[in-house]
Amino acid sequence: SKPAEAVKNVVKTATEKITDALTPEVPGAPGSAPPPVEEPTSPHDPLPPKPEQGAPQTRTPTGAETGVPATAKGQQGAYLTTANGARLRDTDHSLKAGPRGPVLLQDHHLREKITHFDHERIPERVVHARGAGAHGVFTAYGTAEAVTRAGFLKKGRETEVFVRFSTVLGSRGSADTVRDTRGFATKFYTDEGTFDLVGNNMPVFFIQDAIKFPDIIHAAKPHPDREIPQAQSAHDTFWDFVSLHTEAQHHAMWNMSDRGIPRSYRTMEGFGVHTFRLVNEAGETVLAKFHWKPKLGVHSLTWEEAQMLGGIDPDFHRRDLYDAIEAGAFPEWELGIQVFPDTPEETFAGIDLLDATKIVPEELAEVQPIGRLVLNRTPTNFFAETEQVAFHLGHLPPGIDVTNDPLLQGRLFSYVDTQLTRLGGPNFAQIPINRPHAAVNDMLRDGFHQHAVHAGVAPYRPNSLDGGNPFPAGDAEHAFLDVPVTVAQAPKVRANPASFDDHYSQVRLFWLSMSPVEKEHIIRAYTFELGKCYHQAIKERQLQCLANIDPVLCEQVATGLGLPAPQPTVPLADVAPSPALSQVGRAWPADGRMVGIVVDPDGDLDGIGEVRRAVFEAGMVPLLIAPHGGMVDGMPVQRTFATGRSVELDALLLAGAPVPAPDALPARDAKAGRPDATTVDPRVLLLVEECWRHAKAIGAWGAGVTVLEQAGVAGTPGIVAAGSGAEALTEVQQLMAAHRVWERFPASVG
Ligand code: HDD
Repeated sequence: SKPAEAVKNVVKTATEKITDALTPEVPGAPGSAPPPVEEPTSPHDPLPPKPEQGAPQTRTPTGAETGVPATAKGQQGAYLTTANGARLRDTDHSLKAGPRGPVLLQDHHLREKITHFDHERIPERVVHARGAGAHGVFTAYGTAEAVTRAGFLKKGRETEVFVRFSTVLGSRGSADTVRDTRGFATKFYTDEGTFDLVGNNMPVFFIQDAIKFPDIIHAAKPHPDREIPQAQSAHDTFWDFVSLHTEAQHHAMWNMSDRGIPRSYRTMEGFGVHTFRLVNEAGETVLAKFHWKPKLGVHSLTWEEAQMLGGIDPDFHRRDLYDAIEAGAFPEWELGIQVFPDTPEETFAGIDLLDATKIVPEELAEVQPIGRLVLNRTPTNFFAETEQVAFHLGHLPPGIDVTNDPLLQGRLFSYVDTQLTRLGGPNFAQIPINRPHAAVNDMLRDGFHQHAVHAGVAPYRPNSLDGGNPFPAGDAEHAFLDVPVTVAQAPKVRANPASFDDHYSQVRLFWLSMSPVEKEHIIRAYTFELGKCYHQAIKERQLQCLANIDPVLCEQVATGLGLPAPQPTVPLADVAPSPALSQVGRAWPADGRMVGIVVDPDGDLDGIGEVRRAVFEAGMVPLLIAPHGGMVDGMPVQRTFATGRSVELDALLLAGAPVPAPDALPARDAKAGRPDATTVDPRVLLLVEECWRHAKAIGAWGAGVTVLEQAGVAGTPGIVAAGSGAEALTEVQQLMAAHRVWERFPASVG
């Protein structure tokens, strides 16, 4: 069903449902199921599927609708069976020669069960192994009709999609919040064939030519001897590569910026990175770059939050995406394009459009919205869908074609090739999640895991035995068009165009576009990452690169490393900043933000219910935080002082000043001989301290105001001491529009 309808049909608001999901089971608490009393023993059908679980399992390998419910491929009936459907009496004991005897080789159930288990794992992706996926719908505005013949971009057209977000460097089980690029891969199941837009949350790439991809990945992955560090770029081989291949400097700075540690997948921009060629009905072409703009704005974690989350909740981004969708707070993006004339030079405003280390600033070429993506359904099964989904740059519908970008050209080879190992053969397009929604009539046959039962005898063309089928299509039948661009008569060379040699001007452009606080974060990130390198020569070489980007940046990082700052070896580029690159200085919607409310069950509880309701009404998620679980004043507690940590909150409200339980008082106060040992539970003070450090808005009323004083934050920016809960919330909400209380961060660079 359509997202809008789905939202309307839920009785609770999305954020109420998120709060329910975050509430541990408490008898009588809203949203929590009663705990099962005993193990159910009477046979009944498997649990029903989650609501709205339909495609893609309902497609055949040739794309036709089967009408078969999604569950048909999973468990059926009440009884345990073998893989072949024979009902079983026992699955807990091997077949033995007597209760104490050896296991018999004839135990086919034992062998089937263990053999299948032994082969449950497939190779993880060589990059982007860690990810999370979701289904959704893309609705076209029709604004791209003039430049592309792609049917799914025609006005009002709705197309089912599957999106997989990912980190690049870590293994499947690595933490979500590491400093890294994020993948943003979208499969549009269009009725003219699948379109895969395989992008990242950064618009540039480390290298200009795909032939260097194995090199950068070998350098960035863990060291081959000890296989550490996991999911990190803060190590010698990465910075060795980046400082030697200076084309990587631009992407490296994006990674060192706040973009490298997104707050949520829901608050990331996405970029197709390459320039594509669009062709319209008349055969006219333009060049274009794809952009995803998140409705919730572009937000990042602070570095300390990211590090803490790595331990406290390594699945933070995966959980966030899942909870939001399950609750009906559907993440949304607008797809936009920057359009450039298709000239023989393939440049725009002097920028080489074939160079994937360059952006075209939005101020020079506006991002024009062409459609809206809503993610509204979580996968039923992670392995079947998120793990087995296979993206490929060559999955293009008519109306979208490639350019000669040498990075794109190599990718066109790599993505099919990698699936042969990962998914075990050439028929991966028949795996349910990969099945096109367009009818398939190819001449590919046989191979491992062939699921289609092909009829006919003549999978070749021309033929007279299958009635000539399949027939080639033309424009009238919406055939894919390889745009007949002229290929230059040129000598075969292993070389780049001269414009690819400019490795610094756009890094400087990015740096100059940052606000002071963002610059400070970048300096700290470089200082941390290079500080983790062992070899001084690598640090010095990277400092040289920084000197060529900006002397202030270089000096600051050099100071942090305790090394001299070198002089630039190239003239500093004279570039205009692009304000669109900064995440600071704009107002963002508060939808789906997490607001912690600290309550003291023994204190004044007046008004807490109203504040909680007002948080819901503002589209945000309230989390009640109390010394113990269960219910407080008829409201369920989502987090206790033991389980709650500041990192999952966007703002904090203090409705009370809970005193420490006698056994919770740290011995340190006594040891330190502090006469004025705190009267507020130290875990609440830690919460306030962390929220303050991470520049989150904090509001308090009543006894809560004393917490601000004891934490030593009263009267500082972004701290609200109010007369009532409603007042505190209103002011906190205003502060949240800026995402963080930026002035709390030190910013040494102007
Ligand atoms: Fe790649 C996966 C994005 C360059 C080779 N890539 C992969 C994924 C994303 C990207 C989002 C994960 C897809 C998923 O969720 O399954 N890759 C990019 C972007 C690039 C890029 C935005 C530059 C603009 N990639 C790139 C190059 C090569 C590859 C130059 C090889 C020459 N990428 C792969 C791969 C992967 C992959 C090895 C691993 C798993 C897979 O493809 O299916 O083929």
